[in-house]
Amino acid sequence: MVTVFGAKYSVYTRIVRLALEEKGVWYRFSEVDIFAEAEVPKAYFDRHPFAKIPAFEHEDCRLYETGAIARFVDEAFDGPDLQPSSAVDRARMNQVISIADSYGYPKLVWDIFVERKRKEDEANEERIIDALPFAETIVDELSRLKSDDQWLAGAQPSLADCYVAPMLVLFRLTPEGGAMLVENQNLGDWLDRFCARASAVATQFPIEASGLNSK
Ligand SMILES: N[C@@H](CCC(=O)N[C@@H](CS)C(=O)NCC(=O)O)C(=O)O
Repeated sequence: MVTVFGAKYSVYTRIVRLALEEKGVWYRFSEVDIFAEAEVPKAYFDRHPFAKIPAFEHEDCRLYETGAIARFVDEAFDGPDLQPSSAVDRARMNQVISIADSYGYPKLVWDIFVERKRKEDEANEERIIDALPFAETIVDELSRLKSDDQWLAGAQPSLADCYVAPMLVLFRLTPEGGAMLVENQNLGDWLDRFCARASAVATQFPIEASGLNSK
């Protein structure tokens, strides 16, 4: 029995859920709202001492940190491989994951998407403007690395796709992100293709249905 602890709105929770869905592994989803006004339940600190989501449990294997969980899911269960076997493609996958972790999540999600999600007069425009050149570099670079390949790291979907898609889905909801993904058409088309997969449909963010400025 696999249990994922996290939230439906969470980028990192979705990465783990995408990996499980792509592998065809059934899992129980235990909701933890890390941003709720009430304090994070004390018991959750036993699962994740840094109080982030997701956390993961399979039999006596308890994990936190998405990279460790996603690789465990790929290696512990049957189903299509989510890490390429060739050294070059695997290095590309790890490079893309590192770009997503180090630059994509803070800049595209926090500095731009989260700010644009606030009520119009509450968005920190300065923070958005400062992040935009960096965001452009991230999107240009992902587009260049993907090139004409079907997926981000080789001929099959991999953990690189599972990482980048949730971040770009949120970024594309903003006017700035929408424009950048039109400009980088190969990446916009890839995102459409990934979002049509059963794994992506099963794990959609609530905001994809409700729209950016719904509260
Ligand atoms: N390094 C962690 C990052 C996880 C993370 O940042 N999760 C976000 C939600 S998507 C979170 O829990 N944020 C709560 C906070 O920053 O207080 C991982 O790879 O799992």
